[in-house]
Amino acid sequence: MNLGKTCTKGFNLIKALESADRAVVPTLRDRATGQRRDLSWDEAAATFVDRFRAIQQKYGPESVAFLSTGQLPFEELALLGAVAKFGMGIRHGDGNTRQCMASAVVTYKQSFGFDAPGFTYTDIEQSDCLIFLGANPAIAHPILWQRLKNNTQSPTVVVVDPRSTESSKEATLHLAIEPKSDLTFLYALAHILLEEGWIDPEFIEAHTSGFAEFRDHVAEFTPEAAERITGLTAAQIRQVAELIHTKKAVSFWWTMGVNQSHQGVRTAQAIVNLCLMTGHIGRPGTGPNSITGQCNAMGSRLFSNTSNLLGGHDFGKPEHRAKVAQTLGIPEDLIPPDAGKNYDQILEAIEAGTIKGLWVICTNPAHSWIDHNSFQKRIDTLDFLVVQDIYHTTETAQVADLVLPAAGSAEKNGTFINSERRLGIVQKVKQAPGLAKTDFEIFQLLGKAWGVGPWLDRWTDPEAAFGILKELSRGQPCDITGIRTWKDLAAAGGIQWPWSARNADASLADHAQSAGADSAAVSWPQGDQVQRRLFADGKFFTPDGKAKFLFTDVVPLPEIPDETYPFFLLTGRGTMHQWHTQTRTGKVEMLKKMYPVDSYAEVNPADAQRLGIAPGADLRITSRRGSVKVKALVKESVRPGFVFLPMHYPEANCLTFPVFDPHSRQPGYKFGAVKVEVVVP
Ligand SMILES: Nc1nc2c(c(=O)[nH]1)N[C@H]1C(S)=C(S)[C@@H](COP(=O)(O)OP(=O)(O)OC[C@H]3O[C@@H](n4cnc5c(=O)[nH]c(N)nc54)[C@H](O)[C@@H]3O)O[C@H]1N2
Ligand SMILES: Nc1nc2c(c(=O)[nH]1)N[C@H]1C(S)=C(S)[C@@H](COP(=O)(O)OP(=O)(O)OC[C@H]3O[C@@H](n4cnc5c(=O)[nH]c(N)nc54)[C@H](O)[C@@H]3O)O[C@H]1N2
Ligand SMILES: [Mo]
Repeated sequence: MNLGKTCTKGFNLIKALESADRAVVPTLRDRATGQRRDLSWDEAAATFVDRFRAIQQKYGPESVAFLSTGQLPFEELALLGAVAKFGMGIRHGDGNTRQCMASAVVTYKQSFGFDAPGFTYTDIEQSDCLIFLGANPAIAHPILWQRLKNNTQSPTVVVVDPRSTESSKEATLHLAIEPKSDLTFLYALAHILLEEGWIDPEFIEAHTSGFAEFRDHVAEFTPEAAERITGLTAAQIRQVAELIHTKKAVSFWWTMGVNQSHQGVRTAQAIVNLCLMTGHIGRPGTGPNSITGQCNAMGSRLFSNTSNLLGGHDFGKPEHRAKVAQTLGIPEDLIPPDAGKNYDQILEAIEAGTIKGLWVICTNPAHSWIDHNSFQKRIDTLDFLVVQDIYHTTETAQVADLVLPAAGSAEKNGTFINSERRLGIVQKVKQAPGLAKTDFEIFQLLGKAWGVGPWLDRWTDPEAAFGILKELSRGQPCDITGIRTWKDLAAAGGIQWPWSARNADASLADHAQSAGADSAAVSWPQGDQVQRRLFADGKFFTPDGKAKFLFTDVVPLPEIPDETYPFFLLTGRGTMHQWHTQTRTGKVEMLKKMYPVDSYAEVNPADAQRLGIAPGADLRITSRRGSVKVKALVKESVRPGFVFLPMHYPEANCLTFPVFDPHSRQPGYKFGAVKVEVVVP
C-alpha cells in the first residue's frame, strides 16, 4: 500500500504519454531501404502471422520466442502467455523480470517451497532493526522509504552497499562492503550467532531442515577470515551480529545489489538462513524481504506463463497441466512439459541460429540487457523482430521489423501485484493516441488472426481475464478466489494474496457479527487483516512444511580489476527521477531538470586528482566488452578505484560483464573491470 502517495515519476506519467514519438500506427520496415511504412491493424496482424508461421515452418516450431515484462497488468501478461505458448506453439518466452527478480524468485521457491515474500509494508514501521542489502530505496523505493518515518521503534537502520548512497546517508550504520562479498559477510554473521548461541533452537527444530549441514558449512567463516574478503572489520561484523541478537524485530530488505550477482540466489538464501536460525520471521517487523522493482514484477512471477505455468503452477507437474488445461478449456497437450528457455538461453539460441523470430513486449533489451554489443550482434541475425511498445523510438523499436503501437498504463484497465503481495487496480484515465491499442486488445487480435482456438473467446476483456485467473489460483498459495470482482480491490484499497473464498467467507461472517451490517457489502480484509504476513504459523510451502537452509561455497568473481583495467565498475539507479531505459522519464521536461541529461560516471575525488579529471570532463571508459564516452561526475559516493554508471544511459551495458547466477540465470549487472581515461579535446 503506498498510502495514496506517488513519486515524481508517477505524477509525470501522463506527460510522457503525450510525447510526440508515441507509436500511433503499426509500421513495417523495409530491410533493404530502412524505410518504414504504415500498416492497418489487419495488415499488421496478417504480417505477424505470416512471418512467424513461415519461420516456424522453415526452422521448426521452436524457432520463435517472446520477451515480456513485469510492467503490464497481469491480465495482459497472462493473455500473452496463453496466446503465445498454448495458441501459437511458441515454446520459449521469458521477460525482464529475469533481469530483476529471478534470484529472489528462486530463493523463495527453494527455501520456502513457493515464490512467497512473506512481509507486509507495515513491517517497515514495526521493525526495530532494518538491514538493507544492495538496496538504495531512498531513490528507488521512495514511498516505501518514507514509511520509516512512521516507525515508532527508534529503529537502527543498517545499509550494506559498496557505495555511499542517498539511503546510506540516512542510515544509522553504513557498511561499505567489497562488491559481491555479501555471501562471506552473511556466513560470518551466521558463524558469530552460532558461536555465541544467539539462535532460536526451538524454531530451527520445529520449522526448518538442513540446519546441521549449514552449521558445519559456516564453521570456517570466522569474522577475522571475512575481513580480507569483505573489506569490513571483524568488529563491524560483530556489531551487526549483536544487533540481530539484541533487537526484538529484525528485518532484512534486499534488492539488486544482491539479486544481480553471480551468486545471487545463495546470497539471498544466506539472508533467509539468518532469519530462520534466529526466528526473525513471520512476526511483525521481521523477515527476509525482497522488494520488487517493477510495478507488476509479482504479477509477472505468478501469471506471465514464462518461468511458471499460469497461477504459480509448475509446467513439469502433470496435475498442474491438467488443472490449467481444464480451467482454460484447452487440450492438455497444448501445455508444454517445461518452462522452455530462459532469457540468456533464448539469446544464445538466436546466436546459434535456432531462434529466428522474436517478439518483444514492453521491454527495451537493446538498452537494458547485459553486454550490449553481443546483444546487438545476436539481434541482427534474426529473420523477424516484432516490438510492441508505446514509442517507436526505443533502442529496440528502432531495429524492429514490425512495430505494434500500444496504449500506456494510464490508457487501460488491469491489475498489478506489488512487493507485499497486494493486488491493486489501474484505471484508464485517458484515450490512447492514434491507432494504438491496449496490449490486451493486441494479444486478442493476434491470437484471432493466428486462429488459436475458441478458448480465446472467454477472454473478452481484462476483467473477464481476471475471473479466469482467479479460478486458476484456487488452492494455490496465491489463492485469490475470495476477490469477487475488481470492485472489491477498489473498495479495499488493494488486497494481499492469499485471499481465498474461505478467507472471504470468514471475513464476511466477522463483519456481519461485529457490525451487524449488510454482509454482502464487505468481503475484503478488515482491521488487522488488511496487513497480512505469511509464515506466522511457522508453516512453509515445502512438502514437509519446513523451510530449508541452503548454502554454497563462495565463488570468486570472474573478472576483477587488474593493471590494464584497474577500476571496478558498478551500475544501478541514478536518481529518483529516472526510470530504467528512460523511454518515458527521458521525455518530461520537468524531470529532465532534476537529473544530468548527459551520460555520466561517478568518480572519486582522489582518482580525479590523480588522473587529472576535472568535473564535467569527457571520460573514455573501456572494458573488455566495449568503450564509451561519458561526463565525469566527481563525487565521494564511490570509493577510490570504483566508477558508477547509472543504467538509465545506454553506455552502462556496453561495459558490463555477462555473468549469470547458475540457479536463477539472472544477469550480474553490477560489476566489471574498466579503465578510465580523460578524453583530450
Ligand atoms: N528512480 C527509480 N526507481 C526505481 C527504478 C528506476 O529505474 N528508477 N527501477 C525499479 C526497479 S525495476 C528495480 S529492480 C529497483 C532497483 O532498486 P535498487 O536495487 O535499490 O537499485 P540499484 O541502484 O540497481 O542497486 C542498489 C544498490 O546496490 C549496490 N550494490 C552493487 N553491488 C553490490 C554488492 O555486491 N553488494 C551490495 N551489498 N550492494 C551492491 C549499488 O551500489 C546500489 O546502490 O528500483 C525500482 N525503482
Ligand atoms: N547495467 C544495468 N542494467 C540493468 C539494470 C542494472 O541495474 N544495471 N537493471 C535491470 C533491471 S532490474 C530491469 S527491471 C531492467 C529494465 O529494463 P527494461 O524493461 O528494458 O526497461 P524499461 O525502460 O522499463 O522498458 C520498458 C519498455 O516498455 C515500454 N512501455 C511502457 N509502457 C508500456 C505499455 O503499457 N505497453 C507496452 N507494450 N510497452 C510499454 C517502454 O516505452 C519501454 O520501452 O533493466 C535491467 N538492466
Ligand atoms: Mo528491475
